[in-house]
Amino acid sequence: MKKVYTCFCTDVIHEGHLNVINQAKKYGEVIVGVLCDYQMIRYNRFPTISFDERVAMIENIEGVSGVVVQNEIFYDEILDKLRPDYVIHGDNWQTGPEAVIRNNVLYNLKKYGGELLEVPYTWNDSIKRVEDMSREKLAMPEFRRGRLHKLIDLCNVVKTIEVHSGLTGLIAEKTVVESQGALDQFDAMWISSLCDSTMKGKPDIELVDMSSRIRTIEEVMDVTTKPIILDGDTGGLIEHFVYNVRTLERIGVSAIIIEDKIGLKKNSLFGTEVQQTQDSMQNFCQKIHAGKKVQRTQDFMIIARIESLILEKGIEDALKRARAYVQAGADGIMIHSRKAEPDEIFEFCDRFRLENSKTPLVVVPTTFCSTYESELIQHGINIVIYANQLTRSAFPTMEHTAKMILRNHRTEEVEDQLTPFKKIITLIDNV
Ligand code: SPV
Ligand code: MG
Repeated sequence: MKKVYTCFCTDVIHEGHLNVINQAKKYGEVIVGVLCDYQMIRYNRFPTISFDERVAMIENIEGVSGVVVQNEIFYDEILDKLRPDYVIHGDNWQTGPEAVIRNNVLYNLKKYGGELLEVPYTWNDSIKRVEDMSREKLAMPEFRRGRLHKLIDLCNVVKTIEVHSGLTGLIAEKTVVESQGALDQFDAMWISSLCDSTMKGKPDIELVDMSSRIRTIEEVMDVTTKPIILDGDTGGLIEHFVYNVRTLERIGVSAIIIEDKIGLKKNSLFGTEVQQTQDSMQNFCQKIHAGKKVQRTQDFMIIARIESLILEKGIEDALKRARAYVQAGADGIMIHSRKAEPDEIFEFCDRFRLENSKTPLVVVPTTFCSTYESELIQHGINIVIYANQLTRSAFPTMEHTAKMILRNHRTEEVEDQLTPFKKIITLIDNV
């Protein structure tokens, strides 16, 4: 009997999948690959059920003869092992980022004379409803909140991008690219104090209050499912911080990062050019401890951000504080620097990792922008935050457009640089 192989990267089965199985049955015995958790994430399909549950779900489909794990998004390994006569897939992968996977399958089938079968992609209201329900589950506070912990466990590095609105949230949520022969996407979103303030035309000095910050978070949450890390500035007074922890945890934020500064906070990228005061280790530890004491779930994370390198107090001071903050209950350490090279960040991380292999490390490589994610991983860093790039990329374009209209007294001269609204709204979901 001939062998037909297909791979499912889903945690719900709908009539589209059943159609693939029914078509496959006509050609031989059907083997289904279940994509592993890590690859589901890279594919922008964060699993809502465990790998074992996905295997059981697929084993129960009538007509499936065997289930195997597929560990890679590309088919080299699995096809080499199984050598099926056919691979079957919906024809929706002929365009878009998934086309690289299709090419990879064709390349591997050719090696031994296998054949690709493509069935017309099934899409209707009932399938949309099933897919929407799965997505809505991901957006629920209890699910979204715990997702950051899972990502830290499953990913080499959690890629986090700054968002400040529903639209930028949708960009973080939906952008998937083919890169170096693989698919990639962002794992989490950063609500930056700098960008949230700047978008409101205000300075980054804790002037935009928590109610307003929460409104930004809600806007983003309304249209996305990915976990949110909030830039919580200094965390404010301990007496206020504890209330904010409760609110943020309840609405589904995964983590707040608070920095060890007091007084009128200024943005760290100004470094010692402006007056900035570091908090005492004792007071900051009390703040962390107070926050940890009031949270209700195991999911919510309070990450301590150390400003010693920004304020030129040295690595010893940063390490001493890191130890104390972890002791006080911090779920992670963010180490910040405004140097153009990552050397001091790497030295800190290497030394921290010698004494602590577990506590997640977070970095914001705004100034050391030539550093690759692979280098961060080598130094034990778990979360990378691209903290302001969407705001910085939008600004020059908007300013240029404004100037062009003023200069030309009409818009024709910039039209070819403007995205048609029809394209922008493809990001927006219809409920
Ligand atoms: C922010 O994005 O607001 C930050 C990171 O706090 S930084 O601007 O680099 O200080
Ligand atoms: Mg900030």
